Amino acid sequence: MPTKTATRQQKTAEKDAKSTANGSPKTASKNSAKLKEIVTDEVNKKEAKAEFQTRKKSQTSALKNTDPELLREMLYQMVLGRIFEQKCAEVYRIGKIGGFCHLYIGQEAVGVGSMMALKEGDYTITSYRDHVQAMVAGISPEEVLAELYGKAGGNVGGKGGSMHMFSKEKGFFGGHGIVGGQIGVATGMAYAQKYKGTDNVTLCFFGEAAVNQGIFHESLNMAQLWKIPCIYICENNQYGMGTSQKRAMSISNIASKAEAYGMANEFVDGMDVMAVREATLRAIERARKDGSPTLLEIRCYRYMGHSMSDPGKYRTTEEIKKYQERDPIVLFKESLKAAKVFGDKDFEEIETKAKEAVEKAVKFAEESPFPDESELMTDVLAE
Ligand SMILES: Cc1ncc(C[n+]2csc(CCOP(=O)(O)OP(=O)(O)O)c2C)c(N)n1
Ligand SMILES: [Mg+2]
Repeated sequence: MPTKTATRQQKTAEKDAKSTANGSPKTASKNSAKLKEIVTDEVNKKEAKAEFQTRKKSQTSALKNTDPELLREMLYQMVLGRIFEQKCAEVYRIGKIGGFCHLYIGQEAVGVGSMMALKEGDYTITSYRDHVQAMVAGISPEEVLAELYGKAGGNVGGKGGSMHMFSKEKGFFGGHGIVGGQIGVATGMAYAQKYKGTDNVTLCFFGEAAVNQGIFHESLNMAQLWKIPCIYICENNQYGMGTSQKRAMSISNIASKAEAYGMANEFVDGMDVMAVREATLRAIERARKDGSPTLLEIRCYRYMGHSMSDPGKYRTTEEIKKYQERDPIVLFKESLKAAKVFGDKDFEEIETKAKEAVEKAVKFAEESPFPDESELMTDVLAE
């Protein structure tokens, strides 16, 4: 049944949702004026700063009950993801990476906060925006970057590229290019976990645009009916390829869509890694107990374009800056400092370690050969 954790962020989201859902044309035009104001008005930056302080307070108290070594690893993974992808953007621009390349910059708290709540034997599956999740699952930065370079040392031998990281051994089942396609696969994976009598769970990530696909609704219905231990994580970064969610979805309160299937659901602030962790732990507990699935709507924001080829003309730099005021890595560091868990020296160490890992990955990708010609027809399925 629905969980009730009405944080301030959730209330804001509900207000947000109400402003676009169920709206008469009159309220809709009032809302679009308000939206314009939100995007352009300086006041909103102040609101973002105030929200940052509120989150900092709640995050600081949440830190006290968590193992510092785990917190260190969480921060490391977020910093590694950020630096790694900044490097991806850099090398993409000079032609080292070809094809699609979707970056996760700004969304790190979602993948790290949720995946680091998993245990051995749990599964993860995601969309094409998959580099950071792949690394959190344990695929090395070298393998991920070499895959982006299309090199033989890449995660899948240089044949998948950016969108298709995969490791059965690490419980990471891709990297999927079809919007929403992974939702059905995840439901099957979680069904298998239950069928085999394990208490393992599956985390399934997808964007908010995938929620408009039929597979989302079919999967949620079946998962709730059959008690399939799948945790559906909608990473609501508020945009599809170039369309605002507000222009494409009649009800923008995504968490509430689970109510149609009687499924537990929560709205979570995706800029707050501890809030993501705690909501995921609650969902995991339900799933391990009797297979009950959950829908988490994790509201976040991507700083970069949809992919590296996106000119980003559909939003303003003011809007991007507003979200950067609430940056998940800055917030986490400030909370860790306020809670006296770590200080500047620890942050420097973590950053140096991440930079070294990325440099090592670049060297590996550069030096790795392209796949041999004899590989041309292997691992290829054509029917
Ligand atoms: C079935 C299908 N339709 C359209 C596309 C083209 N497409 C690729 S990404 C994308 C937008 C998806 O946005 P969202 O689900 O919000 O994920 P995000 O990219 O924001 O992470 C679209 C329409 C596709 N890959 N698959
Ligand atoms: Mg999106």
